[in-house]
Amino acid sequence: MKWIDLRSDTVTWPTDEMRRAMAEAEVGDDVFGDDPTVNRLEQVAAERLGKEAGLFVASGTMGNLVAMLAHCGRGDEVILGDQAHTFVYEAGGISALGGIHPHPVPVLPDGTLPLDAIRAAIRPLGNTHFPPTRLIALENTQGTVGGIPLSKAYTDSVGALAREHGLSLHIDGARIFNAATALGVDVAALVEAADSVTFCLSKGLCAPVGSVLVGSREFIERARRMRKIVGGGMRQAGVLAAAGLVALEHMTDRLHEDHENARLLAEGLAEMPQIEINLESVQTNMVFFGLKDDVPLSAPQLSERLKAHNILLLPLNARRFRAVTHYWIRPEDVIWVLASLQKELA
Ligand code: TLP
Repeated sequence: MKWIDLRSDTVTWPTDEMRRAMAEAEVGDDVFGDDPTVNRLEQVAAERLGKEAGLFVASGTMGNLVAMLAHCGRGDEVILGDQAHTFVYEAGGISALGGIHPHPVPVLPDGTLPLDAIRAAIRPLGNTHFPPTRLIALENTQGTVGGIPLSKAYTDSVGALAREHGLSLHIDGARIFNAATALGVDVAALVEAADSVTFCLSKGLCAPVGSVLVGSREFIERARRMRKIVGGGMRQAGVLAAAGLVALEHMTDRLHEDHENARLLAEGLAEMPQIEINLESVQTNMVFFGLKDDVPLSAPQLSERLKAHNILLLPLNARRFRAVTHYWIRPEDVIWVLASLQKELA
């Protein structure tokens, strides 16, 4: 049975080409540095993002964790968005495992952290009361705020602020290729100001597992040790990296299709009197929308009813949803979703 699964782009299955590449992958022991497919993926990823080196990790969460462990020591502080994935959805790993102190600043509706708020959050030097600020972290696209892409100009201005204060800049670029596609900029230029970037192979790019952390050679060597500490040293990981290479080579240029489908969905929703949606915020593959007050169904109830139409839709709370388009969602699926919603809300 085919499900139209809009819960996330993490649900994407590997393509046939990926499955073939996985079956045929040349492998070695990656902890010895011997896996040629992992080595190639790390090199291709680093080149693509304009950095010196890459590190294949099991997940986006692991990429952000080992990046922060490599940037910060115990008691050091990272400034990040109060709705950043690392702050909200990574189980407090940076604090639990690294003793890293998060200093959240508000995320604005356009996905940015106000520069003034970042500046105000940087601790003055030489005062023993404060945890030393080491790192600023951005998220692009900003997943919890519409999936909005952050521009190169904004990223550069945060990078300049970081350098002015001797800090590093990390980007959680789980969906950085969606951001680059939406903005029409080269991905390396977009992350030029960052010292490190994590991006996910297993979201819109369809690989079954994995993310890559990129940065300077020296930084990646420290991160490699941190990956070992958290148990992320994998052995014949080339079977996974092979799918990642297909993802990087063949799946980034088609992301505009997911954005077009998100737009199609959003515009259809905007025509329904029962739905509340801000069309301006729909810029990549995410559509956030809500039920108007007079709709008698709750979001979880509606989500339950949609299962009878073979649709999986994630309620965010009692009234709101997030729908995410991806490779396995076609325009005709979007039309089906809109028709099903119309029926259930009539
Ligand atoms: N996000 C998932 C959920 O955890 C919310 C999703 O469905 O969107 N950074 C960002 C911006 C993310 O959105 C995610 C996953 C991650 C990091 C973590 O990636 P994984 O799931 O590979 O650990």
